[in-house]
Amino acid sequence: MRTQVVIVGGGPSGLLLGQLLHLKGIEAIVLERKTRDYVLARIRAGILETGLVDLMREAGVSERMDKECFVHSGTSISYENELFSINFEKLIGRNVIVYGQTEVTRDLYDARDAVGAQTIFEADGVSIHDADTDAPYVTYLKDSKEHRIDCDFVAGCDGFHGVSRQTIPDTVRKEYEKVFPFGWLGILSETPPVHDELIYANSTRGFALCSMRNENLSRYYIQCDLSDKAEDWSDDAFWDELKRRLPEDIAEKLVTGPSIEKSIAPLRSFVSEPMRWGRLFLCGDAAHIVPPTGAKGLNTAASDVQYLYHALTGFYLDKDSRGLDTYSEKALARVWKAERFSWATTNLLHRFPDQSEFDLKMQRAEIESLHFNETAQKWFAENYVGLPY
Ligand code: FAS
Ligand code: PHB
Repeated sequence: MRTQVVIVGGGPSGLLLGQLLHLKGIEAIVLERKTRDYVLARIRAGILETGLVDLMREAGVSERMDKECFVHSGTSISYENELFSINFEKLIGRNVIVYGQTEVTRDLYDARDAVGAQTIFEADGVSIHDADTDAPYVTYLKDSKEHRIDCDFVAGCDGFHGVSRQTIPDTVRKEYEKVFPFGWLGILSETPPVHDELIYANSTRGFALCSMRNENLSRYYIQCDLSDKAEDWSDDAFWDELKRRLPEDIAEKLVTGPSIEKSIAPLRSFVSEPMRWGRLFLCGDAAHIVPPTGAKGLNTAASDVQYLYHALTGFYLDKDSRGLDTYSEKALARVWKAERFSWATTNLLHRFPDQSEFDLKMQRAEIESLHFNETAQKWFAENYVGLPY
């Protein structure tokens, strides 16, 4: 088999790249390790920056998103019984939308089916060969047979645990990592959201987040110990703990109900440089991870996709390789800014086991400056809605 671009990974990065390339007449085959249902069962991000919204529109997959999403002009932050809102629209004239990553992925799969683009599910043992030559190829196992796809380029969109990053030799790759000493226990419940905006809560008992998917589907998180297991937490225990971390008037309004999904995500900051090796280009979680506090994971994957999409169309349509040659440097410049915002908001809102009384005073002073200082709010707003591509 031969194609122009092999995309390893059928998550949002791979699917969005595949759809954008298709619209430019560039052929790509997506190799996905799991089944489509498995991919769609993962509950992940919920906030889309305008950059990603624009890309979804350019990819022609925004109809359902435009109909069903919530547009949020700001977000709320609480500390003990204080609650304040950061109004993005008033401060910088921009907003974000609330639309689950699951729905983004579903829309992209539907679009891929509609154009008959090839996605190979349950592609096992994917291996990338000769990426540092002009004739790379990819092999994989399917129905206990080995298959080979020759191509011009490979897009590694296979997430943190994928094979693409490991294909870049250790002598070339430099990795940066910070593992946080806690996780997020998240639940999905068919209950109305507790507030009209998201609430990021800093409390003496730890961080909490009140998010949503639609008017009767809410997403809540509480900071938990790394030793916790989702099955250790009954729904009642979760709701009681969440209430203790919210302002009283919010906790009183909280509508509880059975969880329809419950999982724990570890929190880490991670970047692997470079994001290109020969004809292999890394996109999204394959190259970088952020703690979800700043809602930057999916959105930084989107800026990688946009850069690589433009680089590949430049190569194929204009015989111009400059986009490919500058991809890694350009993508990493924005990645590190997203890493910083995610690291800063995680430090601002979580409780750390080794925090001293002085550290807690600094954290409180930082939150109060965000509460009362317009310049601090503008910095938060610009980063949260998304820095320019
Ligand atoms: P993904 O990991 O989504 O997709 C990679 C795909 O590649 C998967 O479908 C996988 O099955 C496939 N794959 C892996 N190895 C393969 C192989 N060897 N061969 C073929 N296919 C392979 N971000 C936010 O902004 N907000 C959040 O709240 C948030 N919550 C998260 C919770 C969890 C538990 C996790 C893990 C991440 C979360 N993220 C969040 C970040 C997340 O949304 C990612 O940024 C986003 O999924 C990135 O998309 P991809 O780069 O496509 O990677
Ligand atoms: C979510 O809705 O899942 C969500 C929203 C904002 C975040 C993290 C997760 O910062």
